[in-house]
Amino acid sequence: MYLPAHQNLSTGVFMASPAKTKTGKRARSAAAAKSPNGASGAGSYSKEQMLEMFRQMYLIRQFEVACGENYAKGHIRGFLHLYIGQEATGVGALAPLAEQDYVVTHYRDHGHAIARGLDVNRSMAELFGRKTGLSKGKGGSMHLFDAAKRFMGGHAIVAGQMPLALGLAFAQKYQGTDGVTVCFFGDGSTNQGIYHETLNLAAVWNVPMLFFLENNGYGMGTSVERVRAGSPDFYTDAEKYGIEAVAVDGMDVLAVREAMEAAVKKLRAGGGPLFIEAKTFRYVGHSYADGQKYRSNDEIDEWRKRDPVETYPQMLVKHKIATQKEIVALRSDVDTQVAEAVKFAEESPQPDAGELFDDVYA
Ligand SMILES: Cc1ncc(C[n+]2csc(CCOP(=O)(O)OP(=O)(O)O)c2C)c(N)n1
Ligand SMILES: [Mg+2]
Repeated sequence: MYLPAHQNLSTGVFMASPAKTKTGKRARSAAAAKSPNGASGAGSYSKEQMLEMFRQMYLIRQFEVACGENYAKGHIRGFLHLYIGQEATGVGALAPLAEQDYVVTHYRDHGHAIARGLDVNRSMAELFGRKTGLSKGKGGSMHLFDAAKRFMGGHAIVAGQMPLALGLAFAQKYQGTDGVTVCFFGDGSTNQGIYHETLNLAAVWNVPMLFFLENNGYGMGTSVERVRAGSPDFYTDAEKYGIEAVAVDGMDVLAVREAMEAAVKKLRAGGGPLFIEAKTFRYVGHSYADGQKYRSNDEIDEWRKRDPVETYPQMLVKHKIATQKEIVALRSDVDTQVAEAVKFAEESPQPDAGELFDDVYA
């Protein structure tokens, strides 16, 4: 069964052509991310696909909650940056990708890894620093990696992943494949010189690279408004380099997916690079240690009203795409999966001391 996806079902969409739309400060409020031009998409998804998007978003949420709990217990150490609130962005962005495509991301990477289909048990074990982890416990939270899935990290240096993604996209073009490279980065990356250098070279080389900006309004404790001159929109940056760009409501998985489907189609046909800015929000601190003194509870509550993990299943039930019973059963399966992942990590062995320098290059 195929269902009309976007026009009626979306919890809100915002796609704009950079030259025509001036969003100004509205873009940073939850309400502004939701609208202004109304729905645009024409995609249609099966019931299975619609439920799968919920399953992934809920899995990411519960995985992250479990990470927080295990960090508090001291089972996970080092830095921990949770993706709570941004689930619709990662799931919608990665849904249209195929096996041959590369994904490169920053340190807030658990959601991307799960949406790309990395093994959940081995991801959790990696966070626990165990031998069974994706990188034998040597990468940790910020460096999830799986070459077999073409998931090339997990990078801790802000914007450091961008030239790496450019190289992968260049290789795809050079080898004549129709693969694309998706590079996720945060709003904080945009004040790094390498961001501009990468945009420029990607345009000069016309590589199949998708710049995917997750604008959650903050780089650590600093709001976009405090460090951004001019418009709070970033997608207009890309236009300066002749790169086509759109903004999309990052709390709306269908809106993100549709923008991404269109972009991937263009990239495969040789029309790269492209740029998508998703307006999103993290409900938790920058890292686990962040008390969020720099913003008000009202602001968080406003975005909470649009929580995709709550609003999306409500929409599925309202439009009779799924029953409440199906949603409850799906949640229960995911809860079990996450509990099993934690158990797998807890019961996995620590790496041997003799392995300390294996696979480590300097
Ligand atoms: C080159 C560099 N400078 C500073 C830092 C410290 N740092 C880590 S995360 C971060 C904020 C980045 O914010 P953003 O790109 O918006 O991503 P978000 O955390 O919001 O997902 C900073 C400044 C770093 N890791 N690398
Ligand atoms: Mg940010």
